[in-house]
Parts: sequence; C-alpha cells; structure tokens
Amino acid sequence: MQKNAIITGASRGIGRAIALELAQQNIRVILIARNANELAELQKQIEQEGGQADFYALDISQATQVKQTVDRILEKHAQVNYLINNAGVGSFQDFEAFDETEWDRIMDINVKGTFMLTKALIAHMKAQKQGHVVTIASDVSKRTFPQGSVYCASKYAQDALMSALRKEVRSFGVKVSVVYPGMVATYFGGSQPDEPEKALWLKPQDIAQSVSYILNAPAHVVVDELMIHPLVQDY
Ligand code: NJP
Repeated sequence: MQKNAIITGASRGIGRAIALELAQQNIRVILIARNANELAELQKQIEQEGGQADFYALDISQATQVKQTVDRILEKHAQVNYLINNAGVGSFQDFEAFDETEWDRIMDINVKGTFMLTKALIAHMKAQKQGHVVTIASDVSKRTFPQGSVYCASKYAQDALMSALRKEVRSFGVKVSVVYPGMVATYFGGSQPDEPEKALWLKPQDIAQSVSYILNAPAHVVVDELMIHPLVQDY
C-alpha cells in the first residue's frame, strides 16, 4: 500500500527538497506551510513528475489549525506513516534585544508547532503499531553560539521533546529520529540560498537524502540521531 508522509515547512528550503525526494519514492506527500501559492506550485511539480501530493496551508503555531488539519488528513487517508517536522524559524541578535514577542514567535513555531503536530498524530501511529517521526532540529540542538540564545533554546527543547518521545513510543513500534544539520543553503532567517558565502554549504537535497536513509532503514533499526555538516563549517 502507498505510504503517506506529512512534511511541514514544505514550501521551500529543506522541506521542499524532502517532499521532492519522498515523492520520487512513491510516497504520497502531504505538504504543510503557510504560503498556499508555493505549496500549490510544488504539488503541481510533483504531479507532473508522476508523484502524488496534497497540501494544507496553515500556521503550525496555531493549535486549532493543527488539530483541524490533522483530523481532515486522517479522515481522507486511512494511514499516516511518516511525520517530518521540518518547519522552523530563526532570528539572531544580542540576548537583551530579544523581547517577549520574538521569544513567543520562535518557541511557538519551533517547539509548540512540533509538539502539536506530533501530539495530533502519535495516538494514530501507536494504534497502527507503526509510524516514524523525523524532526529536523539543528546542530545547535547540542551546542550554542552568541546571538543565538533563543533559537538554540528552541532547538534544544525540540530535541529533548523527541528524545523523550523516542523512549516512550518505541514499544509501540513507532520510531523517532532527529536530524541535526549544520549550515544549509536555504531561505532560512530571511536569507537567499544563492548568496556567495553559501556556495559550499549543505544543499537541501543533502538533508533530504539523510531523511531518506533514515526512513529506509530496515524495520528492526531506528536511527536515533543524524548529525550532518558541510566540510567547510567551523563548529
Ligand atoms: O528554512 P526556510 P530551512 N507554519 O526558511 C515554513 C532547520 N535548520 O529550510 O510558512 C508553517 O528556507 C516556511 O513556509 P511558510 C530550521 O531550524 C536550518 O533552512 O510558507 N510553516 C518554509 O517552508 C528549520 O527547522 C539550517 O513561510 C512554517 C519553512 O518553514 C528547518 O531546518 C540549519 C511556519 C522554512 O524554510 C528548515 O529550515 C540548521 C509556520 N508558522 C537547522 N514558519 C540552515 N538552513 O542552515 C515557517 O541547523 N514555516
């Protein structure tokens, strides 16, 4: 039976590359981001290449939108096999320049969004005795850097959520994996992927291949963690 994968942050960058990679493997991809036009274009491209895609435009930091969307997805598809928690935002400034609004924005998307989507699907995965949650966290889930305090805090929290969940759902046949990318040439933080200093950074496709490796591991294997850096990155 064809497998279904929900991918958040699918409109561009890493999530878009993951969607294209999984669609090529005959997995139906269910695309989530806020920008409906970009999602519709990606759906069209995937279908033109012979794949299958649905999309839902929503803000993953809004609990009601997440719950309603997952309910709609589960009504339409008997089974969701994979959840790829990829959507995320970052901003970088001195500690004292962060305010409550920025704290809430970053935490609500990176941590609460990951929590709400996973929460909405985990009972379904446990009941079907299989499923795989893959979260794109960051190498700064395990180290910190100046001007990154709130972003690092969000990525440590995202990692801790997944690490505890892995231990909780293992006995139900549900796998939880985390990818920790270093610098990837995307639109992250309002930048452009083709900026000259990004020439030797990881490409979104490198992360997509890591996700593919994780999802295609044999049934008895769970890849807990996968750290990946560009060779040029000093860390
Ligand atoms: O970033 P970008 P990446 N609700 O900006 C979506 C991590 N990471 O691909 O909503 C729903 O190109 C947004 O869509 P839209 C990073 O922390 C990266 O690099 O339409 N979706 C877009 O599709 C993040 O977790 C690097 O604006 C929301 C996507 O997220 C993940 O990689 C290094 C949303 C962001 O695409 C993907 O980031 C690292 C919301 N509220 C970790 N807010 C790196 N690039 O160097 C955003 O260590 N999105």
